[in-house]
Amino acid sequence: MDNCLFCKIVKGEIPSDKVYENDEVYAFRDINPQAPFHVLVVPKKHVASVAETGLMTDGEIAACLRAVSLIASQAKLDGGYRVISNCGPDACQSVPHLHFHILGGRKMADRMA
Ligand code: DGP
Repeated sequence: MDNCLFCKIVKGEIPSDKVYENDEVYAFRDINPQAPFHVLVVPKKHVASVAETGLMTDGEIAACLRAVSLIASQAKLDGGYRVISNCGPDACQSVPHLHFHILGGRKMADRMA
């Protein structure tokens, strides 16, 4: 996707603070962190959101969540962490490339909305 912000980050055309990369996924620190630890995990293959995961292989989907787990483990988020993927306008998704927020390093609110 030529005009996709996160595709440009994956390709290195826009700089990012990378924390992890493998063949399937790229992970980097959120530019506007909402917690002491706030990382975005994105598939290298462009899909818009969770709603389009039918366009991904099971392996590509699994790679995203395995990366979440690995990154959180490496960051020693032993108290826990929150994983969020906003999907579509009602969820206020602002970048239409599937991504998983990892939020940690503080106690989260006890409600989701
Ligand atoms: P969402 O609202 O769920 O689509 O989250 C998009 C996130 O992307 C938001 O928390 C801010 C982050 N973001 C937007 N532009 C950039 C950027 O250029 N670099 C980085 N590192 N993060 C970005």
